[in-house]
Amino acid sequence: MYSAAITGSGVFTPEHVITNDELVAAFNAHADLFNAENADAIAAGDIAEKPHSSSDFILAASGIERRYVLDKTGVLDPTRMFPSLPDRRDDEPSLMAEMAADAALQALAQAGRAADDVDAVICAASNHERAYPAIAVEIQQMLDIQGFAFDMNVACSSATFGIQTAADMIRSGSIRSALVICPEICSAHLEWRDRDCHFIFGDVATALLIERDEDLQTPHFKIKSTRLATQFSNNIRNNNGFLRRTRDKMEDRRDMQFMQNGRKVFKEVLPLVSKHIAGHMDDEGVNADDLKRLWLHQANKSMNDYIGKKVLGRTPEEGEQPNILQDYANTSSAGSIIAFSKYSDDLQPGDHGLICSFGAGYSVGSVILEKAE
Ligand code: CO8
Repeated sequence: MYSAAITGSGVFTPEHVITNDELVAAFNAHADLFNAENADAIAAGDIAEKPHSSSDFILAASGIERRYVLDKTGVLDPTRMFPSLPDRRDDEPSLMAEMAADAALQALAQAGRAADDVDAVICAASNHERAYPAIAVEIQQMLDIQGFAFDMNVACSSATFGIQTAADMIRSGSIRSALVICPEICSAHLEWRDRDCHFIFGDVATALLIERDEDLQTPHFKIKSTRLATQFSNNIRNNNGFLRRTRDKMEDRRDMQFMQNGRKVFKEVLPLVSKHIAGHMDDEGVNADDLKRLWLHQANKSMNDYIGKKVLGRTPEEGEQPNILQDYANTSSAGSIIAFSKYSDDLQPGDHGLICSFGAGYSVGSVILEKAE
């Protein structure tokens, strides 16, 4: 058995930013249009009036201040309310592959590696832009990587499930290295016309290079241990899929976009995640005092405050549990990896940190890391 280590990371950030105020102005204009168009039905009590959203609510409920998206003009058009992403020909790079390749090249550069040094590509994401061929195989071809590639989807936990999958292949000796890439196109699957969730998501791509630890002579993060768990729940769900055309009444159906029961998710996922991390640390003999950093899934600030306090047994100090959700919003599987990529350089050899993701499924994944030279 070999060991695996993270040697490089990269983040692709789209150019367009939407602040809460911009988002709320567009939503409220859309709500006014909707209410005017449906005035008679609303007056008759057949449909409910669409209430206004508020920046204050968004910040207080989630901690989110802004989000990056691939296209803001479509999202902010009150008569449209979803991104405009022009169709691409089959011989052009797909959107996800393009974002992924950018992040992957950053990860390779940070590790001082080239395409030749990579044996496998895993594209681990919540939303895949097409059924097949796998986006991962397209990324592999774009970067001129040999070996094999495949897609996987465990919603918000895709990154940690991808890390364990890559680490297991490295541990067993079937590969020496893999890129685990999370291109998240959440803006395309978010229902921007629903005030309960319109503020939640943003777009981004992250990449990690994972290599055989025994091959390394440069600073890296040794993957000490990984642990995954799932428990079925309908509280975060999207019914879009390959049976779509077989369903009736397909025109603009709400359940073909992201849906969630946010309160239930909040209440059910917190104990699940806290217990999962505590069990993982216990079994590996890692104490709270050993952890220098928590890189948590970036869905909600209160959730992270709660988990950080549970894991460390005290309120985390400034910098111990960095959040990026105020700038990026929830970027599904990419969130904890953005936090890792931006807030890991200062760790010293021997320092431990923990990546944890959680979300739809339900799914939860934790990765214990140790900085090494
Ligand atoms: N403006 C003003 N008021 C609002 C708004 C708004 N935008 N939205 C809701 N309200 C109102 C509600 O109507 C409610 O009013 P009332 O009390 O009169 O009924 C009141 O504010 C409180 O609403 P909530 O109880 O819903 O508010 P919460 O405090 O619970 O906050 C959150 C809502 C932020 C959604 C919170 O519940 C939360 O963060 N939950 C956890 C979410 C989470 O972690 N989800 C994980 C999903 S991510 C994942 O797994 C990946 C999925 C795949 C990606 C898909 C990409 C699109």
